[in-house]
Amino acid sequence: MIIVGERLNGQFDDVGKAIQDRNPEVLQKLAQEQVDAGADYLDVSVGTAVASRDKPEAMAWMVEAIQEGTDAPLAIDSPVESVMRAGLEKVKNPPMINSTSAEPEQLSKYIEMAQEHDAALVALTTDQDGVPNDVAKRTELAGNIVMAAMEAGFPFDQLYIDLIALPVGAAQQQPGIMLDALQQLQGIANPPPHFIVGLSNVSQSTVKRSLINRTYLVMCMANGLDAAIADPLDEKLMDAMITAELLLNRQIYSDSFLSAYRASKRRT
Ligand code: THG
Repeated sequence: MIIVGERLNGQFDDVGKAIQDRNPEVLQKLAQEQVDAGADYLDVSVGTAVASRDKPEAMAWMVEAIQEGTDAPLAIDSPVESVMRAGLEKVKNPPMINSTSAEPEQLSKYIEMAQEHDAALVALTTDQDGVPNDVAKRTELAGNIVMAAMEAGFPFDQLYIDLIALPVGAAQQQPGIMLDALQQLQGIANPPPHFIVGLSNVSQSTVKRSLINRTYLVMCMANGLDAAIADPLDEKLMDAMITAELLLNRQIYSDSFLSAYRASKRRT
């Protein structure tokens, strides 16, 4: 599994405050903790911590502050092009661009941007009508994304399709609908693109968030998910993820499979 650590996001109170106060240590500590817990990328989002016009500058500051403490690759998370570009300008290592919609104009522009920056690209199955609520529209938009990547010569191993996880408490049929779409899209291309979700979306405004997150993660993995934006500091979530890798025969069994997996992820 490719884990994109979600914690460097201004929608968390501690991070929002650190952005406003321009306090780099808070970000550096969260970056290091997530890397130590096995994050492959660190998601970086200004969230709603500052006014829109100040977001490009805040993103640039976050990227610089985080990179003073770690060289882990970053996932620049913004729907706004100026904020995305401000982050990309500062990255030292090949990043992840998170994200583009499946609208043709934005999609082709962002594929080009990813090629320029040697970046991975997350593409959401959304269009001008927002998030589709059925399987068919999601798979249609995923098809458009794959086609656009193919036409641009963008490698599928750098492409992450996000079928959009929605809160179970708001629309209870949605998590299952996303799973059906995920299952139907297996085999869409060879080699296949990655499939990613923003896992914590599924438990927004519920209690027992960690339980809901880890249960859904395992269900998604069984249907072909191979990447998640998630909280690597949630130890039970990571244990469930590692165990699912084992049961899906993606890791070799040993009695110490949890610690062996964690050791294999340690950055030198
Ligand atoms: N797809 C892609 N990128 C994404 C998402 C996605 N980036 C953002 C988000 N979704 C994934 N990251 C988070 C981060 C935090 C929360 C959910 C998803 C979260 N925050 C708390 C809440 O809203 O209740 C607030 C913070 C707190 O607990 O203090 O749940 O889907 N490509």
